[in-house]
Amino acid sequence: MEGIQSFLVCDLLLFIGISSNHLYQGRGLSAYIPNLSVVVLAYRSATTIPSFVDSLISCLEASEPDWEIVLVGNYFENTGDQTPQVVADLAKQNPRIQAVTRPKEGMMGWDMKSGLDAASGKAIAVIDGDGQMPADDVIRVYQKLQEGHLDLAKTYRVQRGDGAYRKLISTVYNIIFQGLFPGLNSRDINSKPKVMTRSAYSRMDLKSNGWFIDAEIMIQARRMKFKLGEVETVFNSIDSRPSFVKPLSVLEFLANLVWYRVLEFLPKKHP
Ligand SMILES: Nc1nc2c(ncn2[C@@H]2O[C@H](COP(=O)(O)OP(=O)(O)O)[C@@H](O)[C@H]2O)c(=O)[nH]1
Ligand SMILES: [Mg+2]
Repeated sequence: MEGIQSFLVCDLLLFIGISSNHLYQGRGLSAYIPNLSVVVLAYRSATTIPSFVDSLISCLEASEPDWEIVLVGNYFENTGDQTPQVVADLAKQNPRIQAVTRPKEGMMGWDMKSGLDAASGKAIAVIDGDGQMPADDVIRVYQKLQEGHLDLAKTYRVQRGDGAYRKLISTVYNIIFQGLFPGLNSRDINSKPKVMTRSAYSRMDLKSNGWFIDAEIMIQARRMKFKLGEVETVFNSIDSRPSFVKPLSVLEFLANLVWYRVLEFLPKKHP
């Protein structure tokens, strides 16, 4: 009898157009596709990530209740980094959260790609989980994406709390970027959160394993003539640790810019 009842309920739901997928919020039960996946880069953030996730969830619940969070807690072995356990615990407590905890095979770009690959949402956001970017930016940028029917939306930083040196190198970097890749309607290439549609993401083929991945996203967006939009933000300082970006990273950025400029001249050998 119970079998017949549930059969009838399922039929009724299908009849009125509610997919049975929507009955399940937990991952693994179905191929449920949330409206928004938020990929949070949580490298070495064991002590701070729980409170960041709390504030992110509050923002999401207020504006896009159909969310999932992908916490990227990849780690270098034998470093004593507690992040993988912390993010795995958060995921255990909430079926809408998943944790990616793999031994690292690359740096920030590799982490970002591992999170983006795990995300299943119709739109995908990526943000640093170290608290320098307000969690609320995810929603502001997501709304910009939706209102403008854009392919990709992001923030640009009008104020930076991470010091004059970082502000200077960022300004010079963006000027060089604009010179090499003109016509892109973007003021601050490295700023996050970045939010893109699933269709935009599936057209990209990201290769970078390091800091350059933000630029790579924008170079591919330019090549594919994505519809872009930006909203202002404030970038906070960080007190718990020094920035992971080292002076040598500047050279890495410049070398990559030149290399990717050359690649842009090669016909169709890359996406
Ligand atoms: N340096 C570094 N950062 C990583 C790595 N993997 C992921 N990240 C993330 O990169 C983000 C930005 O790093 P951060 O040092 O805060 O850069 P800044 O905010 O530009 O000063 C952080 O949220 C990290 O989670 C990695 O292997 N190395
Ligand atoms: Mg940071």
